[in-house]
Amino acid sequence: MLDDTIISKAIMDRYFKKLMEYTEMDVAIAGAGPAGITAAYYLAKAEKKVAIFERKLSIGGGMWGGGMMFNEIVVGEEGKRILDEFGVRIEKYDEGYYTADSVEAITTIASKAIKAGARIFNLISVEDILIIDGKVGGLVLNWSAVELANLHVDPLTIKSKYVIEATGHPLEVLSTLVRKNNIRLFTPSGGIEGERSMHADIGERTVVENTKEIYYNLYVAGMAANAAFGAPRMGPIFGGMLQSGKRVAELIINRLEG
Ligand code: 48F
Repeated sequence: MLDDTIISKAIMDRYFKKLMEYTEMDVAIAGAGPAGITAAYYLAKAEKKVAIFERKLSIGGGMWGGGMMFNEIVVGEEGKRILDEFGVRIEKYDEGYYTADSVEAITTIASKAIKAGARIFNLISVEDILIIDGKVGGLVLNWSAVELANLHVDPLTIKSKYVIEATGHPLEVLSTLVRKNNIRLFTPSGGIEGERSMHADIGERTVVENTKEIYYNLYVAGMAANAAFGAPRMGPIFGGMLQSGKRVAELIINRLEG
């Protein structure tokens, strides 16, 4: 006969063991969208200790919805190469344009990231950032349910050598950092430059260039990179998100191994 309390104990035991293991790590990522998960995959593949904290119940951010709820995504040549590496099936639509099922894309990328050793903690929101000696040193976390219910409950903190801001359009981690601290970011104005209106071609290109360290030990990736550095959004073309995730992983791996 099944014992209900053994089921409960198994879940609590295993979950807290998992969470305890990730109170300190190489890289903590805020947001499990395509950029954050791709970054986690390449970091884990290089044997770095990496976890993603995701506010929502579901992971995948804006990828599930494709464009306007049509669950197909478009990628260019570079994005195709990365999807090939993940084993996502793609179809050529036109010269330089490829499509994939958005559900297959995000589930495959996430599965590869987890199997490579990355951890994803869903239902946890990043509500603040840890600063140690003037540098980013980790994330301040709370249950998303606490945030949603607006409960007065203090958060917990984890440490990481590097943080990736991958919360997409709203730039939640960076906005909090700027709001609470009198600092200058590594941007032309020293502040958040702000997202510009749609331009797929420029947006796809700049999102890779803008993937970099924006404050000591804090990197921006994905749509957050363009929003931080004043570049356009690009809509439902996702190659740039994958390239940005790969790029941020490479930059951090170099720092960790350099
Ligand atoms: O928005 P999202 O998919 O970001 P991304 O990886 O990809 C952008 C594209 O989806 C699309 C686009 C490009 O084609 O413009 O928008 O850059 O994923 C961001 C994830 O971060 C989570 C959010 O729920 C989503 O899953 N998130 C946002 N704020 C927080 C957070 C927070 N404070 N704590 C934890 N997770």
